[in-house]
Amino acid sequence: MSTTDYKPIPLSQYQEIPAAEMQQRADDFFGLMKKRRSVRAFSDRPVERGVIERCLLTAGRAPSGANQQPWKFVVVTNPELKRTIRLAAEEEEREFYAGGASEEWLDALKPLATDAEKPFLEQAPYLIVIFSENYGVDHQGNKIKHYYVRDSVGIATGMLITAIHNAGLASLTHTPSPMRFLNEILDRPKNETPTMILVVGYPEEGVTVPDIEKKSLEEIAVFKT
Ligand code: IYR
Repeated sequence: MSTTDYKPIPLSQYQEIPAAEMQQRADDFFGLMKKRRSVRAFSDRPVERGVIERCLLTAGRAPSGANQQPWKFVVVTNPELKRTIRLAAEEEEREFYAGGASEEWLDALKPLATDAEKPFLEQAPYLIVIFSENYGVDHQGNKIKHYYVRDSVGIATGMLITAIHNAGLASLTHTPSPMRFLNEILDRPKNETPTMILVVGYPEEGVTVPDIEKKSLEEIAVFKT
């Protein structure tokens, strides 16, 4: 990307929503997003690659520090690669659950009843491994500083999760800890750090989810009027 100034162009894509429709649209979108749940068991039913591609392009519309777009989505469908990832993740997770994690952390996870077994890493048709580009590299191999990397990748990840839900698919944000093994398995350069595996597909038939609650508006927002 060049360092010359961007040319200002008209905001031709902005479409004002009439005030009367605005509330309805906000309500409808909340109604859609209220239905999103992480699931931990997936069907092996295939999903059209075009749907995933479109959701990735949606994630790529996220704002980012200095528009550096410091994300890379590695889309894994290959069964052997999925198996390799599962085995490596389970090895890390066994250590995590056997005491690698603090008592406090394990206590916080207890209500979710998670364990080191991660069959979903093989069951689901798609693993989208999300990497942060902690710095860029120019044509001469010089490092380019990136800004607000975590924030930017977090926003893009949220948009991806939203797009996937909107398309009618389930997802799980999975964070094996530590997860550097993903660089090696997926042959990614060292300026890229894995942040998450987003597991994507149809939920397994009859899957259950924990009966959790989300905070109320009063708990999450403060209005200063
Ligand atoms: N990575 C582990 C532990 C885990 C951590 C958090 I924070 C969660 O919200 C859920 C699980 C695992 O995937 O089991």
